[in-house]
Amino acid sequence: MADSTPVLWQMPVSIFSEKGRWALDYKGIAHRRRNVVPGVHGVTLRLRGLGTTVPALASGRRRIAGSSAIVAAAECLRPTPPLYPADAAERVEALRLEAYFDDCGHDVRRVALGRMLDDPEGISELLRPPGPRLPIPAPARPMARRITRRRYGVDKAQVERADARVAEAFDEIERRAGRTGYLVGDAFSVADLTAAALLGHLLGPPEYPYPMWASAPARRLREALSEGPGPEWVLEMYRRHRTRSAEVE
Ligand SMILES: N[C@@H](CCC(=O)N[C@@H](CS)C(=O)NCC(=O)O)C(=O)O
Repeated sequence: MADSTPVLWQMPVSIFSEKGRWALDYKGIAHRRRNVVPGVHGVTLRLRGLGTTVPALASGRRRIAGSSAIVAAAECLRPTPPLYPADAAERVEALRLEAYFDDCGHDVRRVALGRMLDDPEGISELLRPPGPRLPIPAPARPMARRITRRRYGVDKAQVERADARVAEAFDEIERRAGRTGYLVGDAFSVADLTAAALLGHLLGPPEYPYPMWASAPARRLREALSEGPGPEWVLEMYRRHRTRSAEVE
């Protein structure tokens, strides 16, 4: 009989993969994980009808590309515990915040890449990420660096804008979570999961399921950002809600 276990295509250190993974883990949806190799990920995914970016989920005949679509599919497959609030107005607000933090995710990546691409130790770590990888010989590294900068829009002006947007995102969390500890209503929802999964990349929570960046620029960034109500809230969401992995071998 064909194996019906869903397969999550991902990269271990990828902010949007962490969002999709967290949703599956939170719902206790048993799944397998396949790591794509950065650089050839587009071909790997396209060949399987999974779009061009991670995360993507193959479940039976369904091909679900993108973290928001994975959260929606997980909610449909396993409604409990819910990630979408039952109250209609709260649900609209939670989905609006999901879109807002998704958008911030691109700035989160710029903030991290901006520091790492400017530092020799950071560059070597980026070219040797945890998980499978293409060996990039030293002479090809400047080119890999240029491609990464272009792909993710990492230049001085964009990194400065990204720093400001990430600071705003932490302020938004502080303003919203003050009352109940959650961004919408009084329970964990897709808004909290998205904000914590994406911003957590800058903070390296101990519950993150894979080894995180450990080079000096990544550590410095973490130290610079780890204090304040916004970052503390992100770490608290990981402590309270980053449930055990539902991955099966
Ligand atoms: N909106 C997409 C964004 C996905 C995304 O940007 N994924 C990155 C990794 S965090 C990726 O696959 N990058 C490779 C590429 O852009 O070619 C989602 O929510 O899944």
